[in-house]
Amino acid sequence: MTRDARQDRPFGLYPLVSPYESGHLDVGDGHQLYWEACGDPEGLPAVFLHGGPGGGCSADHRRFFDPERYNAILFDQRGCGRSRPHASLACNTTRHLVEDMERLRKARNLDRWLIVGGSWGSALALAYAQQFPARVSGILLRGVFTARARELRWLYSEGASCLFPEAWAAFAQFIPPSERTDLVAAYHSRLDGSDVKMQREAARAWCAWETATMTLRPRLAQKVGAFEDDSLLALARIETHYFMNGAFLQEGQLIGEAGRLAGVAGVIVQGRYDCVTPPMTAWELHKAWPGCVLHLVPDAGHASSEPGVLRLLVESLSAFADAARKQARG
Ligand code: STX
Repeated sequence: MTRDARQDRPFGLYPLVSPYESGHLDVGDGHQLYWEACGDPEGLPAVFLHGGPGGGCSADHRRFFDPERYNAILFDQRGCGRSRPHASLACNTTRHLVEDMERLRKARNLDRWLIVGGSWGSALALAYAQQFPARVSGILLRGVFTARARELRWLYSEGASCLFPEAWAAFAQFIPPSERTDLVAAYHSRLDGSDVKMQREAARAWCAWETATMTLRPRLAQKVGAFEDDSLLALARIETHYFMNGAFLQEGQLIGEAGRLAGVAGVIVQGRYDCVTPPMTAWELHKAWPGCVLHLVPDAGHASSEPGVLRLLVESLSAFADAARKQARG
């Protein structure tokens, strides 16, 4: 196993830090985004993009970044986490999220930043980097997702269902048989309806499916019940809203435009047994992105907490910081 030569310890998460600054950014359209800046204000700027969409950031996400070397910016995307209004779908599309990132970068007075994102965060990372390549010092992706029709079909129609038949049965049976041909739409109509109890139950059922498919080994501790109703509702509402609309991207856009990233240092960490975003997408992106490095972790699923994935994420961030320091010294 690779060890961090500087600290002679196995790669794991860094100790939890408090943000040195945090706040809400008014991005217009009635949305206020929660953001926090962690680590060294003079460190290498990086932005962390959470999953879902609608998943929000947690304190543990700070712990990927060495607080002595990184100026890590984390924010909750429109409608989720500590951003307001909660679970709002108004003016909530990929284009808005990309523009929010630019607004946040400028508000923090940063010239360029490293983009770090897993799952949905990888899709948003690619959308941002392809639009603003000059603002990107590097990209680190995990569990690559590009929201193509076949990726959505795999997750919500047929694919993952074959590997988790019991979790799938619960997910599908929540919806009456006549509406099961399009589960994303069926869930969305309940999540966006006027029946608050139905909204909550639909959110719980939607997120239970997501949770069941995340890790290679079954998780005993983390069941969907451990999450608050509010965060489940934001995740389920925002995901169904995005996925009914192909994440507001053109089909194949994020891999089709990967050539725009030529010259941008890129690292992909992908679990071999990722049942949410199977490795084919990471593979295709890697083929389309000149110079990008793909790590296929042989014994991991989707979650960033998978041990082999976590180790490579921390190791890659350490390497990005070392490279930036070397470059700064000339
Ligand atoms: N969505 C995959 C994704 O980005 C299809 C994702 N799923 N769950 C999450 O992210 C959380 C861990 C943020 C809940």
